[in-house]
Amino acid sequence: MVESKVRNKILLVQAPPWGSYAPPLGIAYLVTFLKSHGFGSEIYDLNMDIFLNSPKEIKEKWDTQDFEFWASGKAVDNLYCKMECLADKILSFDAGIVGFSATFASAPFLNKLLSILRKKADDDGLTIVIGGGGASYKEGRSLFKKDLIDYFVIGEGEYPLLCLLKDAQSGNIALSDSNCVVWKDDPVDHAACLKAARPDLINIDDIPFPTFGEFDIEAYTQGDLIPLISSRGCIRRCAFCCDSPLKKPYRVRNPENVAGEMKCHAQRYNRKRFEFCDLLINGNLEFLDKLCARLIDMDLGMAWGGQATVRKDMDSFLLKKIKKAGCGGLTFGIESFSDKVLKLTSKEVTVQDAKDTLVKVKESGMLVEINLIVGFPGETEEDVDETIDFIRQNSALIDKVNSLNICTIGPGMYIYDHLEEYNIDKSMIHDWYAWFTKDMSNTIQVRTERHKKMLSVFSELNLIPIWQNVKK
Ligand code: B12
Ligand code: SF4
Repeated sequence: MVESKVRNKILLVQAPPWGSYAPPLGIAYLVTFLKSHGFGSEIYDLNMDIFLNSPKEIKEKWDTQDFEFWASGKAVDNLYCKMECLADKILSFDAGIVGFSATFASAPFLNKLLSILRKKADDDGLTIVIGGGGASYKEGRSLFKKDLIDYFVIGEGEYPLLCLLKDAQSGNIALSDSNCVVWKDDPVDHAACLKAARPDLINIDDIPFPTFGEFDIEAYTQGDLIPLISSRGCIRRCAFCCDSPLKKPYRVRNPENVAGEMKCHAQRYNRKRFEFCDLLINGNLEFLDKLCARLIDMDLGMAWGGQATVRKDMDSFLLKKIKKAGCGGLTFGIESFSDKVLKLTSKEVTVQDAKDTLVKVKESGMLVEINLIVGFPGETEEDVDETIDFIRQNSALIDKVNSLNICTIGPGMYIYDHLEEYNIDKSMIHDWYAWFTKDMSNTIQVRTERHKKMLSVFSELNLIPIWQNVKK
């Protein structure tokens, strides 16, 4: 049973499926932030607990390609016998609030776990909160059993959770703080939604970087890696993207603060390999220039990489500095090598811009990785051939294809809110993967064929994509 004395203590839980190679940044940020405000907070990386205790054939389900195992509910059948123990473990922390970090793929697993947790906790006032990607949009929230959940936190979780904990401390979860917006998707819902009222006013340098002190950092599979993030949001608004609209406006940290974080982790954990989890690391070139200058000065032999966008103003001088500062490679969301498709996606760049960038990155000595999307509405067979021709002619510029994804359409994306512009009717979207255009020129079959065609070219060139969202 949960005692009232710990009502303002929160347990932050990472729900599966999530990466097993490094600690999850979302709850790592939240725990450090809440502790800095004097609130008792603990971490339970449930995702890792299950991963580490699973046999080899189940461990394979943590491959990012296998998220359907979780999203379809198959994981529940496989892990059902463990659910009771997992619920007991969660309750053993004696926290009055339990916050789960979840994606849409976690919903079936969490629905089962929460029903057991609620039953075991009885009517003791346990507050259950869901945050992370799964809570972002109404359609995603509807996958969760809302009668088992008290709050969904939308977007960045630091300040909404702080409001919740302050109210819990005063013994009254009424969300009186005007820094938070509260609503219900449907008036009959038990679960309320919470969001920071003015994320634009939050100075991200006021949010302390994670210490990872609450994690068993040695348990993760890439023992030499630390994840970090230097910005929130993105400077672009690509029509297929649901990430950029959620974390508005784009904000970047002080470069000194980021370099300090890297130094701190290098000293504490003796790790010098970093993965930037930013949506893009080159949203503010002045920041990037200063960060690199600082890393070069510190001369600690850091190695790092991240995702970037094509920018005409990212010159060879800066790229050489980025390389000198330890960046081994950059992953560019190119999406297509057809100017027509780039325009349709609102990428704000041309094929020539992309090529110029790839040439400069290669010349600087860094590895080039690219992400591509096939089947964007409006794309034709000729556009696919243009992309293929470009890749054949310029394969020397590409070291790796990080992802070759089939275009999906879902909440939060510009396309989803402007379907008519793309010749699609709402009734033609069965799910994020299965949609078609009014003239049937773009259907799931068409996209799958185009994907196959591109994949065979990549196989020939020995550039097999690491990640493809093809439904098995
Ligand atoms: C890096 C990343 C990963 C890495 C994680 C590395 C690591 N060690 O953490 C890896 C590659 C493992 C990963 C995997 C997956 N990912 Co991912 N990932 C991301 C990415 C690019 C950044 C996440 C991040 O670290 N951000 C930095 C931290 C600080 O921010 P945050 O995680 O968003 O956390 C903040 C808020 O969300 C919130 N919050 C988070 N948790 C909680 C919990 C509570 C209680 C509260 C109140 C708030 C809260 O507060 C946090 C601090 O502000 C996001 C894209 C994005 N826009 O965020 C996608 C994203 C989160 N991933 C997503 C998905 C679906 C997955 C996968 C399930 C499948 C897939 N498509 O790859 C897999 C998991 C399967 C598997 N076995 O790994 C989706 C979620 C979509 C959704 N609607 O649910 C996103 C949004 C990308 C997308 N648009 O498709 N991912
Ligand atoms: S550059 Fe990437 S993160 Fe930014 S809007 Fe485009 S797809 Fe989204």
